[in-house]
Amino acid sequence: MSASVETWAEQIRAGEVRAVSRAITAIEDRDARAEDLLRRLFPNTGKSFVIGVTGAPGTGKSTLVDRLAGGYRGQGNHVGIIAVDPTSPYTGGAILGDRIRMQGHASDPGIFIRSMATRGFLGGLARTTGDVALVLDAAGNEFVLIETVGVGQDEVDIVRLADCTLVLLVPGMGDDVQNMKAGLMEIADIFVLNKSDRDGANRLEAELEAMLQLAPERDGWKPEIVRTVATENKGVDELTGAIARYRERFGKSPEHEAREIEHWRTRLLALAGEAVLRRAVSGADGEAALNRLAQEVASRGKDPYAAVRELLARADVAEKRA
Ligand SMILES: Nc1nc2c(ncn2[C@@H]2O[C@H](COP(=O)(O)OP(=O)(O)OP(=O)(O)O)[C@@H](O)[C@H]2O)c(=O)[nH]1
Ligand SMILES: [Mg+2]
Repeated sequence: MSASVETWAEQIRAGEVRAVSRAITAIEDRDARAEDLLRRLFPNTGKSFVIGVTGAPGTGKSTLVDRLAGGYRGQGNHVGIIAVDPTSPYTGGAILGDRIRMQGHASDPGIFIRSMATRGFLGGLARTTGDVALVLDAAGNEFVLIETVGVGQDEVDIVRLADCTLVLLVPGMGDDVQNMKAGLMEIADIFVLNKSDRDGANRLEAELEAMLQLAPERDGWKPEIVRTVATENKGVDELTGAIARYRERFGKSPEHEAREIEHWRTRLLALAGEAVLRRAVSGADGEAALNRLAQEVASRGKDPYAAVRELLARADVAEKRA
């Protein structure tokens, strides 16, 4: 079996679309082979530049990602795109919508596009997305673009994976700078004023400028503001220019290294928590033990801390068996 996983890894390193696609499915399905695969691929990662694209629903993220991908592709790069759909109930439409809008690249093997549904992932979405990004990285994509709707903590966590984060704002739509989520403001490395063909672009830029004057600079970087009209491919060159400047400034800097380490701290904690949980409650007997303990705690037959100790003891036993 491990020989076949190595073959699979080889195919991914060679950028074979089917192998990449199967790997992503394995990650999403929590297939037991995914861990083995990721361990084999990890030494081949760390090469791609990951760009997070976030903003309120409908701000033009997919359209912009599509144009950015086209731009990078035009320079001869390979591009991987992960579109993390907003949580239900309207995911169906979003998946379809993304596929349709990005169809321009459907026949280009140099651009890999994957929509990921958020179904059923409780807090694990950032991990899954992170693992998918590793696969796209190992597959030789110079750029990985991650689209997410910037609404919740989950999305903010996803964006933290990125080397550079674009926050999209549009004139009107009620998301004035004052109303913008503080979290979104803090994660922006570059602000993109999309739909700047609409009224109010000047006002939005002025408001944003005013706010940035007050905000403390992060590591001496004041987020650039770039205006785009994604539908008309306007401002996209300026945007790739701003991204390149950001990369030039932070690519190999100590700040970037610190960010990477912080990122892996968070991720290792999450992975460790998940591994312990899996060991504690995996399998039918694990489920049964969890149910029994929950009943005992509910009926005050046991206190929750004693129950947790029992669960952790189960994890310990599973670890020794592994
Ligand atoms: N006028 C104008 N419309 C745009 C622009 N960019 C995108 N749109 C339109 O805005 C709508 C939403 O665009 P999407 O790219 O799907 O936006 P999104 O942020 O990916 O949307 P969700 O993924 O659903 O959150 C589409 O009808 C686009 O054609 C722009 O620069 N100007
Ligand atoms: Mg979209």
